[in-house]
Amino acid sequence: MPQGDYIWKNGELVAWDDAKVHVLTHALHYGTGVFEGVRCYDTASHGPAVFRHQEHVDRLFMSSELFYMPVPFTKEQIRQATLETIAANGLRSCYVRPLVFRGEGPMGLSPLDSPVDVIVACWEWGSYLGDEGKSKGVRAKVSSWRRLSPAGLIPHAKASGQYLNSILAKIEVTKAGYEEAILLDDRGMVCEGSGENIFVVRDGVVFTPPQSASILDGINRRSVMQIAADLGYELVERDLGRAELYLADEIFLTGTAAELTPVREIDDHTIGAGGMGPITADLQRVFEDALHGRDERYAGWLDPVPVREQVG
Ligand code: PPE
Repeated sequence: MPQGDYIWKNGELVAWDDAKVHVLTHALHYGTGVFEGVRCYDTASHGPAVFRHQEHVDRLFMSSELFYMPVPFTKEQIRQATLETIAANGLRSCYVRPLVFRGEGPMGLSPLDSPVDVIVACWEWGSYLGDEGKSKGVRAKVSSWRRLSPAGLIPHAKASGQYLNSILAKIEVTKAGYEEAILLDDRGMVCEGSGENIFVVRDGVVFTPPQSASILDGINRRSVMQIAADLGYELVERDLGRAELYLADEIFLTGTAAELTPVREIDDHTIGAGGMGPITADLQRVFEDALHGRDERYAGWLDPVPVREQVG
């Protein structure tokens, strides 16, 4: 992956290569971390700007709280850390990864005496599911692994250890030759992709699984729901059966890394005409405009990065 110059660690910028941890870091053994995936775009209207920054900071703190991990910084300090890290690396468009984790302390399952460390890193990251995937759609497969259940873990939290679930699903389907995994929830209802929320379009109506289907409450999911409403589409949050995927006219995924990516095939069933459907295209166009600061209606979703203008 492309390397930057600096990473923010516990309150200061350190050289990329110096941002290291000890092998007895608690999170390395037990997955006791929470994180965010955030993107910054070089916008037409505001220069480099972080998309829905406050929502990401809020979710980071919510995830930390759910795992009894007090963040030793304020929300505003974490927001500033991200802006500072992007500016220090001279990036105008990048992916940002804030991580809050239990550091070097006593081993064992009681983490409360381990320190809480925080880093913010950023790097250039292109299309998560490929440029072609974003324009033509990806081939997906329903994984045999179910999405983690609220009976044993916390789907609402974006926690490091919980990603072993997504990783098993992703490995399974990529080994089988597909690009993305769709997970069902513990009841067998449609849940989400390995790192994206899912939307299904049928007869002109846009459907997406509800909060109670063990989804991560995606920030791009909310943004696309808002855009769909603004464009006048009927939007329904309800449980979806597996066959509703096969019967859909259009399917797409949303996430910070994946942005809005159509799905052209699931379990070897062609979805609609097998490319990007018209409603998906409409939503993707407006969503991309929002990300890149080309739509005034969504200017409030952008948090500009203070950058020094280049001289000469
Ligand atoms: N579900 C899961 C399981 C998930 O990981 C993500 C984001 C989403 C839904 C969409 O959430 P949001 O980004 O707020 O719209 N996945 C992040 C991690 C990707 C990775 O490979 O790491 C991301 O997109 O940044």
